[in-house]
Amino acid sequence: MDLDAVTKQSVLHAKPDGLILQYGTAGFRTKAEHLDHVMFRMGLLAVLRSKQTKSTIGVMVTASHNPEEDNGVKLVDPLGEMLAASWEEHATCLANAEEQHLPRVLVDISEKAAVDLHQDAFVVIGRDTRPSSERLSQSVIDGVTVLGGQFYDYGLLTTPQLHYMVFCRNSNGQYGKATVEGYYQKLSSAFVELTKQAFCRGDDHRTLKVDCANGIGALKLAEMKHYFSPGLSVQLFNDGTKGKLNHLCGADFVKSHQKPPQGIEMRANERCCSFDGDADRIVYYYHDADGQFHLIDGDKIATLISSFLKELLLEIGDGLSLGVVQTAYANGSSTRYLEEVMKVPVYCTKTGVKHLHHKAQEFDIGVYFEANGHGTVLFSKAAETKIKQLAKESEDEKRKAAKMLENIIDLFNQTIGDAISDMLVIEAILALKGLTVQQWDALYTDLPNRQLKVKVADRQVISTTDAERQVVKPPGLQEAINDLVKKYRLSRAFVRPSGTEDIVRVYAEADSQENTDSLAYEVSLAVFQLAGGIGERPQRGF
Ligand code: NG1
Ligand code: ZN
Repeated sequence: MDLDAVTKQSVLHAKPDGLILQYGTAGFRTKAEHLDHVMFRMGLLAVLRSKQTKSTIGVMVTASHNPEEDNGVKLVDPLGEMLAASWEEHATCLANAEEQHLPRVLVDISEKAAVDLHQDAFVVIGRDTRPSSERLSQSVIDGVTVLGGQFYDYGLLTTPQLHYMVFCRNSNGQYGKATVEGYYQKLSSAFVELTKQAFCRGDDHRTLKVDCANGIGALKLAEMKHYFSPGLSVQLFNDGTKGKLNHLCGADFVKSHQKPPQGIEMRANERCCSFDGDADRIVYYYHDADGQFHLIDGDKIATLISSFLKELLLEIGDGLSLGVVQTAYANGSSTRYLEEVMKVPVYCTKTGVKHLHHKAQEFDIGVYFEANGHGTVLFSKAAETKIKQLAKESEDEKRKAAKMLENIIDLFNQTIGDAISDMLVIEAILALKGLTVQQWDALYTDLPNRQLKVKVADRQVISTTDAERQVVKPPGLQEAINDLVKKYRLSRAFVRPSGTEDIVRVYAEADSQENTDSLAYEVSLAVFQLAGGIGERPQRGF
């Protein structure tokens, strides 16, 4: 390591005094103007991680569904997964080191993690469409270069595409070709193959309206559209030509406000979906004939997908295990439906896809989705081998089911939730099953729910257990929540500090929207009073 060169370069990417940032559930995320030093340092860290793992590492510059003025960065590990937990700590140390301590912290990390400094390093970089992203990704490149790492800059990519590239490169192309064309071809050929039978029936499931949140998803879908089979035509809205990124549109807006995005023309019973700003989340929705809005969130997506997978698994009859992983934000009705009607085992983990991802890896086939629409399906190596074998060998019906599963494996991004790949799987299932969006929606009825935010002086005063469903600290808060929950029917509520914003999140559900809103308000007030609320007191009424 040429530490003198690092020191010299680092001055050009100086850390603002007193700024402390944490590598949270989605890497670093804050106002773009505070991130230049973090980007440079993540370039440095990516080189060390690459040397240590002797693999290609990814760096993605994005703040996902956050406002356009924000930005963020996360590292992608060799198999396309999120950065390992011990390296999140290194990332936080490095990002917060004062200028004069930077060389020492780099040496510390190299020693602690037993990095072989003679090893070559290779880093791939991607970015979203934010105005600040190009400059910030240049700072990442500066960091990579000063430590002697090689790099390839993919430029504009969705987050899942960068994860895909990393995995392709580290699997010697076995997972796919590490180019955008490779990604398009892999997904679209699986989609065309899977839907062959459905689309030759000529049904009416063909048009899908997509709100692209004025983000990267629009550019990539526009490139990819002509690869789809003639059976599916997608119409893009909020494609970034006019509106602002994530502003009054996108998956996060639709999910949290429970209303349609601006900038999309919806006709009654038409199937629509929204991506978020970096295209790793998707939610569906429609207006019924009475003009009522219906949201189909990550929970209902997981339900549709797992019921289809379960049918195929019964067909091949090979005892492969199927499990669904959710977080505490999953609607109570979805959990009940999965467990009691579908008889599928359901597990709850902490918020943040890395937790869901790890749990899902315990099954032959692990379906994981956050309620906000971030998720995918993972197939174990053993399951994949078995399915491929059956697709070649066994008798007719079995073989048909195995072939479908084979295409589904290719269609799902195995590294992380991917709005494009999830969309194609959903469209394929709806077409194959001949389901309308209303029939899908009618699988179960969501309990009314509400999410609120409370500002507190220090959100770390709250700590939780039981996959964030119970508060352990501050004392008295869980008891207060329990008492409030008891007042309502079918009710549930929990609070947790956000990993991406400086707030505490409150979630409530109950038998009616009115009761849900009361419960959410009362729990917010308890947080405000018992956990050091600041600013305006929570107000009743939304
Ligand atoms: P936080 O801010 O920790 O709640 C949010 C989402 C997560 C995840 C991350 C990363 C909710 C309630 N939380 O985390 O699910 O998507 O952002 O983007 O939706
Ligand atoms: Zn995202």
